[in-house]
Amino acid sequence: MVTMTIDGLTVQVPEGTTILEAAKTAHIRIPHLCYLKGINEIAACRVCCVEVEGERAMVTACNNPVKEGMVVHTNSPRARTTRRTNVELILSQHDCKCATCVRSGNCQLQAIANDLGILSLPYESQLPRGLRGAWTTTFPLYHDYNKCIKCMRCIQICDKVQSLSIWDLAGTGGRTTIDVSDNRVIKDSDCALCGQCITHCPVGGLRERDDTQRAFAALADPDKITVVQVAPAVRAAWGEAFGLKREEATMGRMAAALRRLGFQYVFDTNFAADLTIMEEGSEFLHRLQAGGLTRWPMFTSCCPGWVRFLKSQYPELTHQLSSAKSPQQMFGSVAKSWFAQTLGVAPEKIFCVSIMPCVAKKAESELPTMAVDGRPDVDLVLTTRELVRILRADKLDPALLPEEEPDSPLGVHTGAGVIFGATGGVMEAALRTAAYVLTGKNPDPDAFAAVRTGPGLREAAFELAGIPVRCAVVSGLGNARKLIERLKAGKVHYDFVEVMACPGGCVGGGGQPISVEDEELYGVRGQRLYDLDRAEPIRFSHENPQVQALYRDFLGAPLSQKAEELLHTDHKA
Ligand code: HC0
Ligand code: SF4
Repeated sequence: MVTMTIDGLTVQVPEGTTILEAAKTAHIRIPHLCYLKGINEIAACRVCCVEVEGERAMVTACNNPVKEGMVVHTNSPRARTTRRTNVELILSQHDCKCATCVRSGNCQLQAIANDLGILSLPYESQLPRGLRGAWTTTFPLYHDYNKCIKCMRCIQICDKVQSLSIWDLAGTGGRTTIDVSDNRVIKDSDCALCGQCITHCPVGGLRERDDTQRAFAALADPDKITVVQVAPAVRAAWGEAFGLKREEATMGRMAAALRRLGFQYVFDTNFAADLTIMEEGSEFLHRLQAGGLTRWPMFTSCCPGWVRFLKSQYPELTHQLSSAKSPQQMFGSVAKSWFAQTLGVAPEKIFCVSIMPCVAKKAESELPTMAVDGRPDVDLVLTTRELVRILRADKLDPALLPEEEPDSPLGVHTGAGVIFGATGGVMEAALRTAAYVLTGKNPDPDAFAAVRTGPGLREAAFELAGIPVRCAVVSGLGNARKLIERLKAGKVHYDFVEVMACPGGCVGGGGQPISVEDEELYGVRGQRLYDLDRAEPIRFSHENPQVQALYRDFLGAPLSQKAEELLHTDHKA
């Protein structure tokens, strides 16, 4: 242990602790912008400078370890002046138009500038000039050079956690900026669109393409029947942006809010998650019983970030993906066929909107393979953050809304559908139904809980009616790469692998609300989904009464010709 003093308080911390972390133990908060524990500890912003007695230069607190007897001042006149000057310098190279910034009210730079009472800038504003072309406005991810503060968090999260290295430093000196690596343009890069760079950006330097006005246009169109689906993980996080307590941020209030916005039918992606289990589970059992899975596993296909990653990094393995479309796409396909038929309207009349925790879902919905007869399954995808924005635009306060039921049939779901939003959930839901199909009776719904928790890469083996099933569950693309390299080297053997691009699964998705405190919230959000599952009266996808009705009245059986046409794809686009 090391004993030192911070602002007159004696602190004892383990050797190697940084000044910043040591200060936290004494409840002293040292402001910072670029620091992300374990990921970005490079003191790029220099906002965390403190004064250390005996040192001539100011010392950055985020990357300097404490020393025995060290005396630190975070609020000495010199520390205060240095902090203020460094924030002013950052602001001089930042487009400070907060009123038109997507992160206003949720921005770490704005918060620090406000806290420090910076009301005017002593330095001339110098925004970046002469950058390569304008950023494409059609790609689902948007980078704003004028907002970027060069903190390097995006570079590091993409390198260290997602193993993709999409971002890099470009330019030199005062013209240094962050850009797509290797002089590529973003649409030609290998960007998986996981959106982790967005959720780890402290300012408005990165955001999703804003599609909120397209949603309002559709809602105003009298020729369209608007249908909305809400992804599993959205319900675990949307309330954070409104400061709602967990028991207030219910799906009942979400349904009420969506109806106030004008959506005619409020449905649930969870219905389609149950449907996915029927299709993907049947495909898996078919492959397993046919003995086709000896070395290579079947990969889940519901995460478009993962599918994009596989296609760009390991194209030779694309055929290992399940042919099942994702729940988002299955939902749209069923909404424009069975549901349109039920209403007695042409499929073109239905305008299908998805609320997703995800940026990659925008791109997935635009793929030519995610369409039937040239008609896209899903017309518009909004992230959870965009949902929050349209609710705010209409001055809707969810806390004051009543609880309302979603509509039937596509709003009916089971607990197995809910857990799709957390890492391991797709696997667990599939195993529950596979066990039923193979043995003829339901297992304990928690029999496969082993796939829920643990590191980002975990494995479990089960026996279903005497058939051994080797499973792996991965979240985070860096972990996915490790798993694939082990598979390719023949070091591991699995039958079924679930991959989610975002750490923790969709609950940690790149379209979710952003914590200004840099908290990683996927753990608590995932727990919320497991709690919802436990509270559901039905916890098996095959018992969803409306999924049963869909097969009875329309599709016939899983993997029927009609199901293949509407719910499966070859992933060739
Ligand atoms: Fe997910 Fe999904 S669980 S990918 O993370 O499978 O986005 O929440 O909607 O489609 O259901 C995201 C979340 C979904 C899909 C589902 C799957
Ligand atoms: Fe999107 Fe979920 Fe995949 Fe992240 S894990 S890219 S949120 S589908």
